[in-house]
Amino acid sequence: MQPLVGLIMGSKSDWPTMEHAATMLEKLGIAYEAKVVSAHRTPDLLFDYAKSAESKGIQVIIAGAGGAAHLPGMVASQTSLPVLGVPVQSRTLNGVDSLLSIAQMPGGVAVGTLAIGKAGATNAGLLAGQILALQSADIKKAVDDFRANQTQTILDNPDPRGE
Ligand code: RP5
Repeated sequence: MQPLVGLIMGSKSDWPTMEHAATMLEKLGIAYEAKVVSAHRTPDLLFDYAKSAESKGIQVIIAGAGGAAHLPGMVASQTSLPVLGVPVQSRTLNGVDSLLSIAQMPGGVAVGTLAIGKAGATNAGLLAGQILALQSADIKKAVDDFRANQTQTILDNPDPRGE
């Protein structure tokens, strides 16, 4: 299947966070490609990836990075595809550095910034699905089903202590 989402991250060490975006995309039945692309260690690859993504059929890019997290912003500078940035929780500053690096874009180049860590990665996958759902009835149904199941599961299990 043609990947619709490009799931990129600055390092292999980001995968334990970014796999939650992958899990959501899989739940929604959305084809994606996953790749390490580093703003600082592989800058030429970053430019090539961002410039060629649209012509390859990618429609949304999810970019996760930690620390001096320049990947989402630099990718957004090279493509008009929507870029969703996931701040990875860093060891030294708990991801506040990543969050501010990704969120504080100058006006005129947009990155949609998600929460730090697992929740942000999960929601990046979900938000990518919601963007793609504008053009796909199948993906819209998958998003709506996911949300309805989530609601029903909570309503069916109101006791916080378990069964
Ligand atoms: C960033 O530096 C990556 O996105 C990662 O979150 C962080 C640390 O990378 P490693 O030193 O673990 O490869 O570029």
